[in-house]
Amino acid sequence: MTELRAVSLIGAPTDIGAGTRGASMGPEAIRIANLVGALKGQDVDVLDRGNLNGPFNPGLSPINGFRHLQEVVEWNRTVHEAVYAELKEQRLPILLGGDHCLGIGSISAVARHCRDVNKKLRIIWLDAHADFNTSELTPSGNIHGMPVACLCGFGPKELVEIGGHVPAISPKWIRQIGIRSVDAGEKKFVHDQDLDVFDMRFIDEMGMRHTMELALAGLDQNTHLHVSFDVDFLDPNIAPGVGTTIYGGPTYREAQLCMEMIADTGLMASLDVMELNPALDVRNKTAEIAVDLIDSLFGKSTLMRRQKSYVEN
Ligand SMILES: [Mn+2]
Repeated sequence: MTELRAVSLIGAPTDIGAGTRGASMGPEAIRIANLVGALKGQDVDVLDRGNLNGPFNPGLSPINGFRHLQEVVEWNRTVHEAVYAELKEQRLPILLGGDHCLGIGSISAVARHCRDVNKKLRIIWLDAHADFNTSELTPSGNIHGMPVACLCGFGPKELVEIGGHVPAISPKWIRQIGIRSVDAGEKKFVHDQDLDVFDMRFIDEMGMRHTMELALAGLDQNTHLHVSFDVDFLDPNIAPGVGTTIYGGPTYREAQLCMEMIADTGLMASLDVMELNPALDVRNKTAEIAVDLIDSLFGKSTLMRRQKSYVEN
């Protein structure tokens, strides 16, 4: 691929859907870790669109099983429009979160774009959690635990309908990687909806390489590949700067291989980088690791290599 890739950064500085505050500072920490410089080093045409605006976090308790529902809806509508506008201009949006509730706005925009241009959609969801809760199942009411369910049509009307098509996506389009913390009721729901989950037990037994071969199987040149990267995917030893750390995540090398294998497909067309929490980080090291991994998602590798293709032509 020789064409210059066009990328737009969109900051969404909010922690409106999270239980722990601080992800609202995520976009600035990623900028300080020099994401723009890293991408420019790979001949990417990168524009930083700055930050979106939305309601501040009032710090209220959940009402009817949802915390800050109205604010979450507003933020997601704004994110949806911003991501959709970049895709329409044939630019690859990188959403800098912000907490993972914003995946609703972002991925519903990607799905809308795929309907417009008649592309298939595959979503790689890198996360410690399945994010497949509903207000009946969630113990906390925090909407950052619900985006996958909302996108699949299970959630409050205002969120499920963002993007104008219900459901926004099919569970069949998702591959979840790195999962190691699922609430009791959520477990059954994940199973009922037949989500394709590669949990840590699977990665332990089969290795990251085989996991990614399966997760990326069946792509073709007409597939739009979206990556939703929750930084809590990573083991907290390397990435302490998140609000919901869970031990036993991918190591640095495993995470690199995961990103490099996604890059090898040449199909990634949108990316969310979510849940980075600088208030819990140590000297911005989690932001630096995130930038390093994003660099790999865009094809940085140790040596020149012939592209191994997982894509059917
Ligand atoms: Mn998440």
